Amino acid sequence: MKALRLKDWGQEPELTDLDRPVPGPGEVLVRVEAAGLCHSDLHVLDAAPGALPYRPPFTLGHEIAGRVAALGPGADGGPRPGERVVVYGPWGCGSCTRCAAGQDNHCDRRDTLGWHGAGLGRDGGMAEYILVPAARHLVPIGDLPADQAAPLSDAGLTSYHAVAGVRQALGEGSTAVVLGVGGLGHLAVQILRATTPSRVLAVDLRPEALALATRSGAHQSIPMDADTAAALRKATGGVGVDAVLDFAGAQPTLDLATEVLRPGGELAIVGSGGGQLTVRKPGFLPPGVRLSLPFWGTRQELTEVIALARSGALRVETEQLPLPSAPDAVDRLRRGRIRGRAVLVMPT
Ligand code: FEH
Ligand code: ZN
Ligand code: ZN
Repeated sequence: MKALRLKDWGQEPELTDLDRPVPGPGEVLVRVEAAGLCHSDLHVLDAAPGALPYRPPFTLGHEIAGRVAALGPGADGGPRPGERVVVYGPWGCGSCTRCAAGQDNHCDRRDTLGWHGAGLGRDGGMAEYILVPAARHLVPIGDLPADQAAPLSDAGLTSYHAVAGVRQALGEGSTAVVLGVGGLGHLAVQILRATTPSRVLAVDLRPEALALATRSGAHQSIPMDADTAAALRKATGGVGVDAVLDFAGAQPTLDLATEVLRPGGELAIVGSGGGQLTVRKPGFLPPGVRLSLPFWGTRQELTEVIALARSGALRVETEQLPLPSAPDAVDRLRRGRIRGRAVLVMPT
């Protein structure tokens, strides 16, 4: 089978021929239909030796949808062969209290495993097949198209989990701001509109991203410039923003969040843009502000995201690309030239 592999640190990913895996006890073989490309894939590709606890070579791809091809011994009880599924990408130890509760994203042993999941130290789904360690990592998707389902397992799930973490601030009359309208941000706008009464404002540098925000249901799409803070404050009648979801996590966006948050507001820092925030009392953050650093999501939340999408409430803006064009897609993602989410489609 074809697989896009990281052979060693600092090398470009290589399309490689591998033997099709055979599922062992408890494992499930999935025929991949689509695999999303994420900024975290860039972090993996750009990592210096020793920066991540992973040991190359491994196949990339942690946003995967496909069809169950075969079950290993004892892997029954989950989706049957032929059933279409999405893969819950955070793979923990499987035995701690967090993993037992379907919260592999918070596995207590994550620092001892040498991986974080599919395509993150373990063989992932930018390949024709993926071996999933347990049926519990699979969520049925029915007839949801693969290019829609795959991004929901990471971009969708991460955005949904971030919204869940700030939900207490999003009652009637509240205002939520999405900073950065890319693969995750445009889904966060839709999730906010579908699951909260809040007024949703979106901010980005790029005109095409602001247009995507509007198409996704933002009440206002505001360019990131010297007037953004004033515009956001004006949109709230001067009281400030109840929740900021920062999908960039860069210094300008964190500074903007500090300027516009309402007392008692929520700040979710989702993006890994390297920005820093000084938390001090007294300090620049308004009183009562709560911070969260959401990471991926739970398996239960993934089932809720898939149900939202199947109800028609979520639509992923995707660019579908054949697997062999992955190096070009990686380059375009680096340059911010992907609209929505790039999804690699496997050869049939
Ligand atoms: C995965 C592994 C490590 C860091 C970040 C991520 C995210 O892409 C998961 O949503
Ligand atoms: Zn990711
Ligand atoms: Zn665990």
